[in-house]
Amino acid sequence: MNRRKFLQHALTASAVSILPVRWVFADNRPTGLEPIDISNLKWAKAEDLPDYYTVLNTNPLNAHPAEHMLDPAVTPANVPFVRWNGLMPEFDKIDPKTWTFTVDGESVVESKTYTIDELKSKFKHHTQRLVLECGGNSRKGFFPGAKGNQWNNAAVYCSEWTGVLLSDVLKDCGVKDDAVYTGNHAIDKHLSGEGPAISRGVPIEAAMNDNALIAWSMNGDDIPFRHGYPLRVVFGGRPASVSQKAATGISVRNKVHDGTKMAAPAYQVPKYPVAPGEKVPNEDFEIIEEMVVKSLITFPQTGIEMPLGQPQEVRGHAWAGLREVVKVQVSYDYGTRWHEAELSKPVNKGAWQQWSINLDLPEQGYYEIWAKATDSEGDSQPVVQPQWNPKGYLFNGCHRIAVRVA
Ligand SMILES: Nc1nc2c(c(=O)[nH]1)N[C@H]1C(S)=C(S)[C@@H](COP(=O)(O)O)O[C@H]1N2
Ligand SMILES: [Mo]
Repeated sequence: MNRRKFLQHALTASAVSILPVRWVFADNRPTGLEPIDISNLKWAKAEDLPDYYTVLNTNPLNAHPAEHMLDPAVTPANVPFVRWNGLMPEFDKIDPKTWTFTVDGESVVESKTYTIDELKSKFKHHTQRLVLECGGNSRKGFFPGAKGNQWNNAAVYCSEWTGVLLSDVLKDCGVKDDAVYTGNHAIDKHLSGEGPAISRGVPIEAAMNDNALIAWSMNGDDIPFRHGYPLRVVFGGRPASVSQKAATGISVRNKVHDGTKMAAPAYQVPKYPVAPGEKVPNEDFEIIEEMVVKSLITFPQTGIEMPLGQPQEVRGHAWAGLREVVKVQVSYDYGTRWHEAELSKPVNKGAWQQWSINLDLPEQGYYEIWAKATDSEGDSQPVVQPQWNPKGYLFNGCHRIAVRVA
């Protein structure tokens, strides 16, 4: 039965259960940790729950899907979170035939402008799965809360991008020895209508060595407008804010780029540990260059009710910025015991990895399932919250879902 038919079928039979639930492992909850907000959940079969986008903001547009929609290893094009910092481009005025990408800057040997067709014909094509994660993904998890879009854990995705290596294009123009950073440029304007909405960059080593693409295709098709049509720079392992959509070029800079949203505190964290809620002067911030180890539970979706005595597959993805994930563990008793999941290798550097485990939940009642990834350097995810910071970046506390065994 396909999903739509199933939904129609399932909706005729209401399966809403009665609260309050029994807290099977309540005594093991870390002090101060609130239970998951279950007010929006329908205690029903997974298939009864609607698919949706939550719109956080319409001007600029920011919206996220539910976490379970990220279940496929390659995120389908209609699923990813959508993030714009300013006015969205006038999509109907974009013509891929005349669109150009310019490499310039103090530290380029020869400035050049390419059409998309020229990029396609001149350089080798590469297809890679790359994780794009907003620096503010999971911001909602911080206590005290940090201002900004209250992202759930789904401001991340891993689609398949096809394009040319940024390094091949930069080599074609020549990069001077004094190059230190890139400045990435896009077409969209600041909300005021004046100046760029965002122009971020990466250390020059990242542009030359990383999985950095100038891409014209996502999952084998044109990039959807909202994700960067007709051309996007995509940097694996870095905060997604550097992956400029509707990209018009890159400047090779002889200093750290000073474009819009490069200055503190945007996309920056304090240089030293601060107390939750503490005020931090702008000069004490530093740029977030890499994303950190994290995992997501994408199946089952939170709120599911499952039968007693039947092992339940639990699965998801894990990623670790520029590192590899070496272990994923799952707990259903608030971290008292951890069970190691099976974990795949990344298909290429910068792709997220898939993990899965069969859980046999011991008795009827309410459970939280937590997932925790560990990376190749031995770093793993905090179970409560990571280092608090004023702008709420880099939250990588364990993802938790709520299930009931009936
Ligand atoms: N042109 C342009 N590119 C952009 C942005 C933007 O506002 N304009 N936002 C950045 C940020 S902060 C994020 S998190 C990602 C979001 O990518 P997505 O909309 O494909 O999910 O795009 C990045 N690239
Ligand atoms: Mo972002």
